[in-house]
This record gives sequence, structure tokens and C-alpha cells, in this order.
Amino acid sequence: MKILLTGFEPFDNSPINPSEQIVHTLSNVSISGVQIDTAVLPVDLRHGPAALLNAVKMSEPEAVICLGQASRRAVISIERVAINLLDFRIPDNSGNQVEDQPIEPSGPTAYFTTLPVRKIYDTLKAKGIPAELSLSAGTYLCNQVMFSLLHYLKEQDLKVPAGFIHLPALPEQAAQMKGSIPSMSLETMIRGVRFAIQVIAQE
Ligand code: PCA
Repeated sequence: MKILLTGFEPFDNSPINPSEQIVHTLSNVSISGVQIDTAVLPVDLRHGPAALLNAVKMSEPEAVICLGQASRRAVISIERVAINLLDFRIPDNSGNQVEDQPIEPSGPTAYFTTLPVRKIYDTLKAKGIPAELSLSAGTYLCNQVMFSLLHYLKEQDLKVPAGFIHLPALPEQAAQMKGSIPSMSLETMIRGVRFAIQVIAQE
């Protein structure tokens, strides 16, 4: 089996992004016989979704897991829904700032993830990894790439399970902040993503 695993480049004045570090760590690794193809996406309104769809076309994966950072989240957040909305709290890395715009003007309001999120959640909890099922991937780049991916797979009639997992900040990122934000070690996050891959491989 082949899974495409994507992360994002750093954004919001941080020099690092845990999703990028995980993708680099698991690049070309085989987990339970699963081949992992990887891509790091730009935090860019125009190029982020395009880079993801390009990676999907190149890899032709049997499942796609996209990763990104959500600094205020305390646990690994397995996203259930992507909504057809762009409303950026901060500009993207190219300076684009959008408010109240649809991602796909003629697209549906939202897509549900097609990953087995309940099984992933149950497995992570059973393995002692803090996790939650989340109802919103936000209205920034992570939601945009999740929506664009699910829209593309639907339009192409490709039965490829796909979805998004948000990660907390790394301890070194939390230490840089003036206020207090939650964090999780890279090691725990990597264990969580490995278990998610194993669950998908067993489907
Ligand atoms: N997190 C952002 C975009 C890039 C990332 O890692 C988000 O949650 O939208």
C-alpha cells in the first residue's frame, strides 16, 4: 500500500513546523508494509492546494493524510470536516489576506473526511496518545488544502481515503511564546501519526 503524507512549511513567524519535521522523519520509511510518499506544502493561498494536488497526481496514493500545526490545540486533532470558506486571521507566507471568500464558488458547503477517524482516535487513545475528534480545521490554509483535496477526489471519482490531522506546537515553539500555549513532543506526535498510518493500512 502507498500513502501520501504531507506537512506544511513554517508560518506565523515560527522557524519550524512540527508537520514538516514529521514528514521529513517518515519520508521513505515503510510502516507495516506501507510505502510513505511525502510532500511539504507552501503556506500560500495559490500554491498550497496546487502543490498538494500535484503530489497526489505524481504519487497516485491509496490514502492521503495531510498534517499541519494548530498552536492553540493541546492534543492531536483529527479533523472531521473541511468547509468551503477562506477567512485568514493572518496573511499567508506570500502576504495574501482573504476574508469571507469561498474556496470553490460552485462547490458544496463542506466535505466530511473520508479517513477512518473514529478508529484512528480510538487507537491513539488506547496507545496513550492525547487526541480528539475536531469539528473544524479552521478557515486558513489547512482547511483550504483539506477542502481542495476532498473536492478534487470527489470530482475525479477517486475512492482514496483522505483527511487532515492538526498537531499542537512543539515544546521549543511554546517556550518562545510570551503567553502560555500547550505543546507536545515531536516523538509523541510521530508515534500518533505512525498509528494513524497503521489503522488506515488495516482498513
Ligand atoms: N497550520 C496552518 C497552515 C499551515 C499549518 O501548519 C493551519 O492550521 O491552517
